[in-house]
Amino acid sequence: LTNVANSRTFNVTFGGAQVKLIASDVGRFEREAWVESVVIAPAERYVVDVRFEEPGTTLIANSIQAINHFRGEFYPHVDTLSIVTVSTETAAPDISDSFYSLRVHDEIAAELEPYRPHLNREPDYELEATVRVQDLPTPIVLAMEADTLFFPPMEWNDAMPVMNWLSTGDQVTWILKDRDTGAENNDIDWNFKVGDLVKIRIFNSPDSFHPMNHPIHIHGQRFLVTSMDGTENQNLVWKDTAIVPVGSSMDLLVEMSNPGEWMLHCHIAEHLSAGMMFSFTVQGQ
Ligand SMILES: [Cu+2]
Repeated sequence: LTNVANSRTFNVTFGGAQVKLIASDVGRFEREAWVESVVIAPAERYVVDVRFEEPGTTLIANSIQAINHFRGEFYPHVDTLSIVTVSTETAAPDISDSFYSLRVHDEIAAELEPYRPHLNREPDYELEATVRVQDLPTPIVLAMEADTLFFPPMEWNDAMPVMNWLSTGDQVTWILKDRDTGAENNDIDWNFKVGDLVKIRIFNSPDSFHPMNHPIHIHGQRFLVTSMDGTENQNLVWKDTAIVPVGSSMDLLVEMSNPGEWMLHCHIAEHLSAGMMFSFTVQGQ
């Protein structure tokens, strides 16, 4: 599964079929797991095995709890992504035995061993995600504030087209702010060496004018999501994109393995083009 949408996070469901989560952006999970659905933000990738047991038609769908921002009410919403037709013929060869066993990858656990001492240490850098608006007409400010009376940690139903229609990049700046230096977006100046392991904490401030979730994407390097809101991640996987819900704090351990000048940015296209990015350098050995 690859999410190539410009702003929408999906909750992908496979009808009644059984779904096994195998891998994400840059490799396999330590352990395979049964899942009900796959939450996938723009630029994220997941690999799943799905077994369709019953002949007939099954929907692959985006199954979400949408929200009415004005009333603060959630309501179920389903968009069909594709239709799977399963014939009455039995699949050959029969691989159900291997499907129904969840593999534990000792080789992945072994590969992660050198990184484990770094998983729980304090961050080297802290970023805050926020937004600033300027020169917006008052009725639009009021409408956007009302829209934010009730905001979910994840923006399941996509308010972006409305937001974009109401504003331009001149009026809205999406910001990644270095909490240590106060530098924002392109003024952030980070320099690393090949082999550096860098712990980055990203806090998505719920106190901004219009908080939204942000899928943070790093070019050229891989990272582990080591914890979310202080809860350790018990099933690690190498990634290059991870979503920070509103109000959440996410810790990444980034392995600087690839020399050059690289971007760190939000992968919501509108946020990226409204400022939410910077570049960092990795010096070769
Ligand atoms: Cu964003």
